[in-house]
Amino acid sequence: MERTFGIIKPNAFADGNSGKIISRIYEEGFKIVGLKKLYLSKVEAEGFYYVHKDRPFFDELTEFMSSGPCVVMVLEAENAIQKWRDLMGATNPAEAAEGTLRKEFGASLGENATHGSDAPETAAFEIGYFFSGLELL
Ligand code: RTP
Ligand code: MG
Repeated sequence: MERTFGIIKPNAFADGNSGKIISRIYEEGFKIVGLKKLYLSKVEAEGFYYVHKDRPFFDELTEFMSSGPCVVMVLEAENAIQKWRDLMGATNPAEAAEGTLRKEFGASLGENATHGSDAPETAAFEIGYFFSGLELL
């Protein structure tokens, strides 16, 4: 079993799509090991997306991620990291396949509804950024 980290981003939360996204997560066979609603500050969003700090979209991304509440989650399944990325679909909702979360709930490249870890090392960092061990028992 593998764990990954996911976010229901502020646009999806504000649109009232958190419930539908969580239903899909269960339907696809994930176990939800951790889940909470947060309203990130700009500084907290910057710390989370530190790897992107030199990218041109860093400020836009962290402004958006701190623009409203989101839901952070730890998901468990076999091959959870790839499985969650497959369920999310392509980064740009316009290029995401039919049936993926970003296709259904994404508004734009920035406001693309969900986040998912891209490797075991990033999953470990991202889970630890938001959850303590006790919260994941
Ligand atoms: P994520 O980290 O959110 O799961 O998405 P990802 O791996 O598919 O994409 P990544 O390259 O890690 O980019 C992180 C987030 O930054 C936003 N983005 N904006 N304006 C732009 O050119 C641009 N490019 C990326 C997206 O919201 C992306 O999810
Ligand atoms: Mg990424």
